[in-house]
Amino acid sequence: MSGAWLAFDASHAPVAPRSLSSVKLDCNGKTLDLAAPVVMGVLNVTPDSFSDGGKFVDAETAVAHALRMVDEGAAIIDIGGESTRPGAAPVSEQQEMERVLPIIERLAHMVDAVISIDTMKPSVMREAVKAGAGLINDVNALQAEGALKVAAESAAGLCLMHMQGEPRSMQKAPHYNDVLSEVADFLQQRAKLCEAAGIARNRILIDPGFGFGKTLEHNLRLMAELERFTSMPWPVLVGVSRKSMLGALLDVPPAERVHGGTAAAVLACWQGAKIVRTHDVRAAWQALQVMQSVRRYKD
Ligand code: PT1
Repeated sequence: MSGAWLAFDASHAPVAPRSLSSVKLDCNGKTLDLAAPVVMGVLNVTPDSFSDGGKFVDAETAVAHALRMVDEGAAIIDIGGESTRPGAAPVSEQQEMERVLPIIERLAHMVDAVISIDTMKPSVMREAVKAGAGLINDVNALQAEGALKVAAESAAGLCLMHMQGEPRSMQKAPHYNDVLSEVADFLQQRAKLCEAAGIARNRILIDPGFGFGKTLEHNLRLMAELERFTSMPWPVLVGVSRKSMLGALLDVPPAERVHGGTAAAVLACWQGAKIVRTHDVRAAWQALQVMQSVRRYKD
Protein backbone atom coordinates (compact mmCIF):
# COMPACT_ATOMS: atom_id res chain seq x y z
CA MET A 1 0.00 0.00 0.00
CA SER A 2 1.77 3.14 -1.16
CA GLY A 3 -0.58 5.84 -2.38
CA ALA A 4 1.05 9.24 -2.82
CA TRP A 5 -0.94 10.52 0.14
CA LEU A 6 0.69 7.94 2.36
CA ALA A 7 4.16 8.22 0.93
CA PHE A 8 4.25 11.96 1.54
CA ASP A 9 4.42 11.79 5.31
CA ALA A 10 5.06 8.40 6.82
CA SER A 11 5.51 9.84 10.32
CA HIS A 12 1.76 10.18 10.78
CA ALA A 13 -0.84 7.46 10.98
CA PRO A 14 -2.60 6.82 7.67
CA VAL A 15 -5.74 8.85 7.14
CA ALA A 16 -8.38 8.65 4.46
CA PRO A 17 -7.47 10.35 1.20
CA ARG A 18 -8.61 13.97 1.15
CA SER A 19 -11.29 13.20 -1.42
CA LEU A 20 -13.01 10.84 1.02
CA SER A 21 -12.62 12.82 4.22
CA SER A 22 -14.12 16.09 5.36
CA VAL A 23 -11.66 18.94 5.57
CA LYS A 24 -12.26 21.55 8.25
CA LEU A 25 -10.25 24.58 9.24
CA ASP A 26 -10.37 25.85 12.83
CA CYS A 27 -10.52 29.64 12.88
CA ASN A 28 -10.66 30.89 16.47
CA GLY A 29 -14.10 29.53 17.34
CA LYS A 30 -15.45 29.36 13.82
CA THR A 31 -15.07 26.28 11.67
CA LEU A 32 -14.67 26.54 7.92
CA ASP A 33 -15.96 23.53 6.04
CA LEU A 34 -13.61 22.94 3.12
CA ALA A 35 -15.27 19.80 1.76
CA ALA A 36 -16.04 21.98 -1.26
CA PRO A 37 -13.83 24.94 -2.22
CA VAL A 38 -14.76 28.37 -0.82
CA VAL A 39 -14.16 31.96 -1.84
CA MET A 40 -12.06 34.48 0.12
CA GLY A 41 -12.97 38.05 -0.84
CA VAL A 42 -10.19 40.64 -0.91
CA LEU A 43 -10.72 43.80 1.11
CA ASN A 44 -7.79 46.14 0.60
CA VAL A 45 -7.61 49.10 2.94
CA THR A 46 -4.51 50.56 1.35
CA PRO A 47 -4.39 53.75 -0.69
CA ASP A 48 -2.09 52.14 -3.27
CA SER A 49 -3.70 48.78 -3.96
CA PHE A 50 -3.02 47.74 -7.54
CA SER A 51 -6.47 46.86 -8.76
CA ASP A 52 -8.84 48.90 -6.63
CA GLY A 53 -6.47 51.69 -5.71
CA GLY A 54 -7.66 53.69 -2.75
CA LYS A 55 -11.31 52.85 -3.12
CA PHE A 56 -11.79 51.20 0.26
CA VAL A 57 -9.77 53.32 2.65
CA ASP A 58 -12.86 54.83 4.25
CA ALA A 59 -14.14 52.45 6.94
CA GLU A 60 -17.82 52.75 6.01
CA THR A 61 -17.08 52.00 2.38
CA ALA A 62 -14.82 49.10 3.33
CA VAL A 63 -17.49 47.54 5.56
CA ALA A 64 -20.12 47.95 2.85
CA HIS A 65 -17.85 46.28 0.32
CA ALA A 66 -17.19 43.39 2.70
CA LEU A 67 -20.93 42.89 3.26
CA ARG A 68 -21.48 42.85 -0.46
CA MET A 69 -18.79 40.18 -0.92
CA VAL A 70 -20.42 38.06 1.80
CA ASP A 71 -23.71 38.47 -0.04
CA GLU A 72 -21.99 37.31 -3.23
CA GLY A 73 -20.79 34.11 -1.56
CA ALA A 74 -17.53 34.88 0.25
CA ALA A 75 -16.90 32.55 3.20
CA ILE A 76 -13.83 34.57 4.21
CA ILE A 77 -13.04 38.29 4.05
CA ASP A 78 -9.31 38.99 3.81
CA ILE A 79 -8.43 42.42 5.16
CA GLY A 80 -5.06 43.94 4.28
CA GLY A 81 -3.58 47.28 5.33
CA GLU A 82 -0.19 46.84 3.67
CA SER A 83 0.04 46.18 -0.06
CA THR A 84 2.21 43.21 -1.02
CA ARG A 85 1.96 43.64 -4.77
CA PRO A 86 5.27 43.84 -6.64
CA GLY A 87 7.09 47.10 -5.92
CA ALA A 88 4.93 48.07 -2.93
CA ALA A 89 6.63 49.86 -0.03
CA PRO A 90 6.23 48.72 3.59
CA VAL A 91 3.96 50.67 5.97
CA SER A 92 4.42 51.32 9.69
CA GLU A 93 2.85 49.14 12.33
CA GLN A 94 0.70 51.98 13.58
CA GLN A 95 -0.55 52.90 10.15
CA GLU A 96 -1.44 49.30 9.38
CA MET A 97 -3.35 48.94 12.67
CA GLU A 98 -5.25 52.18 12.11
CA ARG A 99 -6.35 50.93 8.72
CA VAL A 100 -7.47 47.41 9.60
CA LEU A 101 -8.60 47.30 13.24
CA PRO A 102 -11.72 49.52 13.01
CA ILE A 103 -12.96 47.45 10.09
CA ILE A 104 -12.31 44.10 11.76
CA GLU A 105 -14.06 45.29 14.94
CA ARG A 106 -17.17 46.25 13.02
CA LEU A 107 -17.30 43.31 10.67
CA ALA A 108 -16.68 40.64 13.30
CA HIS A 109 -20.10 41.31 14.82
CA MET A 110 -21.90 41.62 11.50
CA VAL A 111 -21.02 38.51 9.49
CA ASP A 112 -20.73 34.75 9.88
CA ALA A 113 -17.88 34.78 7.39
CA VAL A 114 -14.38 34.31 8.81
CA ILE A 115 -12.38 37.54 9.03
CA SER A 116 -8.82 37.11 7.80
CA ILE A 117 -5.96 39.51 8.53
CA ASP A 118 -3.43 39.81 5.71
CA THR A 119 -0.27 40.91 7.50
CA MET A 120 3.38 40.05 8.08
CA LYS A 121 3.56 41.86 11.45
CA PRO A 122 3.16 39.94 14.73
CA SER A 123 1.68 42.94 16.56
CA VAL A 124 -0.96 43.43 13.87
CA MET A 125 -1.76 39.70 13.98
CA ARG A 126 -2.25 39.83 17.75
CA GLU A 127 -4.47 42.92 17.74
CA ALA A 128 -6.46 41.72 14.74
CA VAL A 129 -7.25 38.38 16.41
CA LYS A 130 -8.27 40.26 19.58
CA ALA A 131 -10.59 42.37 17.43
CA GLY A 132 -12.25 39.28 15.96
CA ALA A 133 -10.11 37.93 13.13
CA GLY A 134 -10.24 34.14 12.79
CA LEU A 135 -7.49 33.66 10.22
CA ILE A 136 -3.94 35.00 9.98
CA ASN A 137 -2.88 35.27 6.34
CA ASP A 138 0.86 35.84 6.24
CA VAL A 139 2.60 36.12 2.86
CA ASN A 140 5.84 35.78 4.82
CA ALA A 141 4.82 32.44 6.39
CA LEU A 142 5.41 33.60 10.00
CA GLN A 143 9.12 34.25 9.42
CA ALA A 144 9.10 37.65 11.16
CA GLU A 145 10.53 37.59 14.66
CA GLY A 146 7.76 36.72 17.13
CA ALA A 147 5.16 35.82 14.48
CA LEU A 148 5.16 32.09 15.16
CA LYS A 149 4.69 32.75 18.88
CA VAL A 150 1.73 35.07 18.32
CA ALA A 151 0.17 32.51 15.99
CA ALA A 152 0.73 29.64 18.42
CA GLU A 153 -0.75 31.61 21.32
CA SER A 154 -3.87 32.37 19.31
CA ALA A 155 -6.54 29.91 18.16
CA ALA A 156 -6.68 31.40 14.69
CA GLY A 157 -6.24 29.59 11.41
CA LEU A 158 -2.99 30.34 9.57
CA CYS A 159 -2.15 30.68 5.92
CA LEU A 160 1.54 30.08 5.19
CA MET A 161 2.53 31.49 1.81
CA HIS A 162 5.72 31.15 -0.21
CA MET A 163 7.47 34.30 -1.38
CA GLN A 164 10.98 34.69 -2.83
CA GLY A 165 12.42 38.01 -1.63
CA GLU A 166 10.18 40.83 -0.42
CA PRO A 167 7.38 42.73 -2.17
CA ARG A 168 9.44 45.81 -3.04
CA SER A 169 12.00 43.86 -5.11
CA MET A 170 10.70 40.31 -5.56
CA GLN A 171 9.97 40.61 -9.28
CA LYS A 172 13.43 41.91 -10.20
CA ALA A 173 15.10 38.58 -10.98
CA PRO A 174 13.21 35.58 -9.59
CA HIS A 175 15.31 32.43 -9.83
CA TYR A 176 14.80 28.77 -8.94
CA ASN A 177 16.64 25.62 -9.88
CA ASP A 178 13.35 23.75 -9.43
CA VAL A 179 10.43 25.99 -8.53
CA LEU A 180 8.08 23.11 -7.61
CA SER A 181 10.45 21.42 -5.17
CA GLU A 182 11.70 24.64 -3.67
CA VAL A 183 8.23 26.04 -2.99
CA ALA A 184 6.88 22.68 -1.77
CA ASP A 185 9.87 22.07 0.51
CA PHE A 186 9.58 25.55 1.99
CA LEU A 187 5.86 25.18 2.72
CA GLN A 188 6.30 21.75 4.22
CA GLN A 189 9.10 23.01 6.43
CA ARG A 190 7.07 26.01 7.65
CA ALA A 191 3.94 23.90 8.28
CA LYS A 192 5.96 21.31 10.22
CA LEU A 193 7.53 24.10 12.27
CA CYS A 194 4.04 25.35 13.16
CA GLU A 195 2.95 21.86 14.17
CA ALA A 196 6.09 21.47 16.28
CA ALA A 197 5.14 24.75 18.01
CA GLY A 198 1.83 23.17 19.02
CA ILE A 199 -0.40 24.44 16.23
CA ALA A 200 -2.91 21.78 15.23
CA ARG A 201 -2.83 20.56 11.65
CA ASN A 202 -6.43 21.64 11.13
CA ARG A 203 -5.48 25.27 11.66
CA ILE A 204 -2.93 25.38 8.83
CA LEU A 205 -3.26 26.35 5.15
CA ILE A 206 -0.50 26.48 2.54
CA ASP A 207 -0.22 28.76 -0.49
CA PRO A 208 2.37 28.61 -3.32
CA GLY A 209 2.23 32.41 -3.62
CA PHE A 210 1.42 33.19 -7.24
CA GLY A 211 3.24 36.34 -8.36
CA PHE A 212 5.50 36.54 -5.32
CA GLY A 213 9.04 36.37 -6.72
CA LYS A 214 8.00 34.26 -9.73
CA THR A 215 8.22 34.67 -13.49
CA LEU A 216 5.25 33.84 -15.71
CA GLU A 217 6.84 30.48 -16.39
CA HIS A 218 7.25 29.76 -12.66
CA ASN A 219 3.60 30.69 -12.04
CA LEU A 220 2.35 28.51 -14.88
CA ARG A 221 4.45 25.57 -13.75
CA LEU A 222 3.05 25.90 -10.20
CA MET A 223 -0.50 26.01 -11.55
CA ALA A 224 0.02 23.09 -13.94
CA GLU A 225 1.48 20.97 -11.14
CA LEU A 226 -0.70 22.21 -8.29
CA GLU A 227 -1.44 18.62 -7.28
CA ARG A 228 2.06 18.54 -5.89
CA PHE A 229 0.66 20.89 -3.22
CA THR A 230 -2.89 19.60 -2.91
CA SER A 231 -1.51 16.14 -2.15
CA MET A 232 0.25 17.54 0.92
CA PRO A 233 -1.53 17.23 4.30
CA TRP A 234 -2.67 20.89 4.51
CA PRO A 235 -5.46 22.54 2.51
CA VAL A 236 -4.25 24.82 -0.30
CA LEU A 237 -5.21 28.47 -0.82
CA VAL A 238 -4.48 30.20 -4.13
CA GLY A 239 -4.52 33.86 -5.10
CA VAL A 240 -4.29 34.73 -8.79
CA SER A 241 -6.98 37.41 -8.96
CA ARG A 242 -6.12 40.26 -11.35
CA LYS A 243 -2.38 39.54 -11.06
CA SER A 244 0.23 40.38 -13.70
CA MET A 245 0.56 36.71 -14.69
CA LEU A 246 -2.94 37.15 -16.14
CA GLY A 247 -1.93 40.50 -17.62
CA ALA A 248 0.99 38.83 -19.36
CA LEU A 249 -1.33 36.24 -20.90
CA LEU A 250 -4.23 38.57 -21.74
CA ASP A 251 -2.61 41.98 -22.28
CA VAL A 252 -5.39 43.81 -20.42
CA PRO A 253 -5.34 46.01 -17.26
CA PRO A 254 -6.21 44.50 -13.82
CA ALA A 255 -9.94 45.31 -13.84
CA GLU A 256 -10.33 43.40 -17.13
CA ARG A 257 -8.70 40.20 -15.90
CA VAL A 258 -11.84 38.86 -14.18
CA HIS A 259 -12.63 36.11 -16.67
CA GLY A 260 -9.03 34.91 -16.91
CA GLY A 261 -8.76 34.91 -13.11
CA THR A 262 -11.97 32.93 -12.82
CA ALA A 263 -10.60 30.30 -15.21
CA ALA A 264 -7.43 30.07 -13.14
CA ALA A 265 -9.50 29.66 -9.96
CA VAL A 266 -11.33 26.71 -11.52
CA LEU A 267 -8.07 25.13 -12.71
CA ALA A 268 -6.72 25.37 -9.16
CA CYS A 269 -9.81 23.99 -7.44
CA TRP A 270 -10.21 21.20 -9.98
CA GLN A 271 -6.75 20.13 -8.86
CA GLY A 272 -7.86 20.22 -5.22
CA ALA A 273 -7.28 23.78 -4.00
CA LYS A 274 -9.77 24.62 -1.23
CA ILE A 275 -9.74 28.41 -1.00
CA VAL A 276 -9.63 31.00 -3.77
CA ARG A 277 -8.57 34.53 -2.82
CA THR A 278 -10.23 36.96 -5.21
CA HIS A 279 -11.51 40.48 -5.82
CA ASP A 280 -14.28 39.03 -7.98
CA VAL A 281 -16.34 37.00 -5.57
CA ARG A 282 -19.50 36.56 -7.64
CA ALA A 283 -17.58 35.25 -10.65
CA ALA A 284 -15.50 32.83 -8.58
CA TRP A 285 -18.47 31.60 -6.57
CA GLN A 286 -20.52 30.82 -9.70
CA ALA A 287 -17.59 29.09 -11.38
CA LEU A 288 -16.92 26.96 -8.30
CA GLN A 289 -20.59 25.96 -8.02
CA VAL A 290 -20.40 24.64 -11.57
CA MET A 291 -17.03 22.98 -11.00
CA GLN A 292 -18.16 21.27 -7.81
CA SER A 293 -21.39 20.04 -9.40
CA VAL A 294 -19.36 18.33 -12.12
CA ARG A 295 -16.75 17.05 -9.71
CA ARG A 296 -19.30 15.10 -7.72
CA TYR A 297 -19.82 12.92 -10.79
CA LYS A 298 -16.15 12.14 -11.25
CA ASP A 299 -14.99 8.52 -10.58
C1 PT1 B 1 -1.88 35.53 -2.23
C2 PT1 B 1 -1.92 36.92 -1.92
C3 PT1 B 1 -2.12 37.28 -0.56
N1 PT1 B 1 -1.76 37.89 -2.86
C4 PT1 B 1 -2.22 35.02 0.03
N2 PT1 B 1 -2.27 36.31 0.39
C5 PT1 B 1 -1.78 39.19 -2.50
N3 PT1 B 1 -2.36 34.05 0.99
C6 PT1 B 1 -1.98 39.53 -1.15
C7 PT1 B 1 0.93 40.76 -9.55
O1 PT1 B 1 1.74 39.96 -10.05
O2 PT1 B 1 -1.69 35.09 -3.46
N4 PT1 B 1 -2.03 34.62 -1.25
N5 PT1 B 1 -2.15 38.59 -0.22
C8 PT1 B 1 -1.58 40.26 -3.54
N6 PT1 B 1 -0.24 40.24 -4.01
C9 PT1 B 1 0.09 40.42 -5.37
C10 PT1 B 1 1.16 39.73 -5.91
C11 PT1 B 1 -0.69 41.24 -6.15
C12 PT1 B 1 1.44 39.83 -7.27
C13 PT1 B 1 -0.41 41.38 -7.50
C14 PT1 B 1 0.65 40.66 -8.09
O3 PT1 B 1 0.31 41.61 -10.21
